Amino acid sequence: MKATIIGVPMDLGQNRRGVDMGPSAIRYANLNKKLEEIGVESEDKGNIPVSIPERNDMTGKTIKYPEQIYEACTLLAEQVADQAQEGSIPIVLGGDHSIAMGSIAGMKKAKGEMGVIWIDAHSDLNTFETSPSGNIHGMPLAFSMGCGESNLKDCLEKGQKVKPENTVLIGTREIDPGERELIENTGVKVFTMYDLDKLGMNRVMEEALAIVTSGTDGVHVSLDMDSLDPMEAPGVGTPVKGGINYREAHLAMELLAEKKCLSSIEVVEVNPILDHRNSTANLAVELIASAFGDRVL
Ligand code: 5AB
Ligand code: MN
Ligand code: MN
Ligand code: MN
Repeated sequence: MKATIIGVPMDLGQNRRGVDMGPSAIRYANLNKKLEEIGVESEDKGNIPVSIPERNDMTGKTIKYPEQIYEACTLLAEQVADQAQEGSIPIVLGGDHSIAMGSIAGMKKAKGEMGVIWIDAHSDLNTFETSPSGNIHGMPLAFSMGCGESNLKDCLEKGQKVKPENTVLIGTREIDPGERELIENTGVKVFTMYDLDKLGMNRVMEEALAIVTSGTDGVHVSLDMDSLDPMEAPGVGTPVKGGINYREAHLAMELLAEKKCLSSIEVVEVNPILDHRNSTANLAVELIASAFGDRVL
């Protein structure tokens, strides 16, 4: 198996600084070495450049930094597409979740119809119209599904990058009113924490994998580290209690590896400044390894 590491030190999609250091924190947690240990041939392509605009105190619902985020996502999409076309599995290291628009656009270009598993405390289905914060990290799934009127989707070239029927959300526990409406209108499948408690991760992943692999040419996994319980992953900007526990997260990745359908993965929202001893980045590395087939036996 071949993989390419691509860092995106993006922190313009949210309010708290520090998530731009996510790629460094994950590299520092020995991602490369771990992949080598489990027999994955990996190459680190370094970071996508992200502009550092003068930060003024934008408050309220002002949409923050759409041009800069568009620029970085466009570069990321090209890099991801190139790597996937060469038969490598892109591992994208965030940065805030706004970068998912670039990853998914790149995979769509390289592979065709994509299935997406979105593991996150939040649904990230706001648009410019519905966002309560103006933070673009709360919008990337909506834009990738081609929703939203005044938009970034035009920016990232026209068109929908993933169909709602090929998309599954897992671990959701905080949804804004506009997002709720979009879930109802698109019919996208959401496994909330309630569903996880009731069904268990094994059953949820079985159903999720069936959805994202049917009629698609590849599967992208978007792992927001705030999907995990804050006790496991304290180094995130928008923690929400009642999350996925350590073993559930590993099991999800192990089941993914078993199915051998992973085309690309991104791990986002790691903020080492808010972390304890880089534990969130360490966990991110473990989970990536599990997704690539790391097992006890
Ligand atoms: B994350 C919120 N829904 O839109 C918004 O961490 C939070 O990428 C978004 O999942 C959280 O601002 C975005 C309130
Ligand atoms: Mn997210
Ligand atoms: Mn989140
Ligand atoms: Mn977050």
